[in-house]
Amino acid sequence: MRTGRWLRTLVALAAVFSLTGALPAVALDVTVSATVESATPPETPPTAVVLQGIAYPSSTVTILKNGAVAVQLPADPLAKFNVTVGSLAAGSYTFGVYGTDADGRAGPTSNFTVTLTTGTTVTITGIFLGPTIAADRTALKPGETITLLGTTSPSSAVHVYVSSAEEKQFDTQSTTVGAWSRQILASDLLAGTHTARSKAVDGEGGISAYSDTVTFTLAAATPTGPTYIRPDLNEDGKVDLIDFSILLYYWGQRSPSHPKVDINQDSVVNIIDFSIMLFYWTAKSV
Ligand SMILES: [Ca+2]
Ligand SMILES: [Ca+2]
Repeated sequence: MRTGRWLRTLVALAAVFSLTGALPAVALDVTVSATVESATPPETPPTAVVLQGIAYPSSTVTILKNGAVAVQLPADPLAKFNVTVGSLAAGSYTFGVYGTDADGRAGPTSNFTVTLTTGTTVTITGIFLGPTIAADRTALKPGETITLLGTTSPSSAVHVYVSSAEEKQFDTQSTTVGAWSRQILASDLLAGTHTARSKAVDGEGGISAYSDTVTFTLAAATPTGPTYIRPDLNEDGKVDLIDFSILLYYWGQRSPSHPKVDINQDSVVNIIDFSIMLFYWTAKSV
């Protein structure tokens, strides 16, 4: 098609030359045919895809073409990248883009499906990759803290979403090199398995894709039963003759096998334990 149009242009130009006398009329056909044989055809516009967006500062950006690595290049210190994938044939492609941050953590892949016709360049702008994410532990106990962290665009708001039966949002801010972290107290979460992911909002209001998810568990608080005072040796809620008889049974023993009978924990069952028991005599212990 394009070559055909170009040929017609040559013919027209040759005709103009012949009319103005620059070229003899007889030479018209010869000139045209000779030119077609020898000239370089006009350059066909490239068939390409341009991907532009935000990854992580000074990270490595990987472009996948139909699942295979096509290009890897660095993002700049402000996390921006601009990559052209050229020399493509017409057709439909899926391009994946992901970043690997300075700590070697790979972020989520953003995918784009593009249908190209020959000589067309498709430019995809505004890509904002989801943050990288990691957790400092996979299991959490009541009273402990988990730290979620990763990298995103610099100086951006970072929203962290932690989901189990309910979803909770925790906010933080990335540094000038894109690092973010957020500590979360176990007391702010329900017991069970949680998934966490994040996304960033940069200074221009751009919203990133979600990060990948990390999973962690929060153990349920240990149920606390009734607490019995130490002299209530049989744990029936009273300090009475039964406890006294147990004390007598172990009287004089060192490191007695009964866990409670050495009331003051000095490794011997003696008058001191008995006096403590007397102090609590008939006390209700629950
Ligand atoms: Ca008792
Ligand atoms: Ca004792």
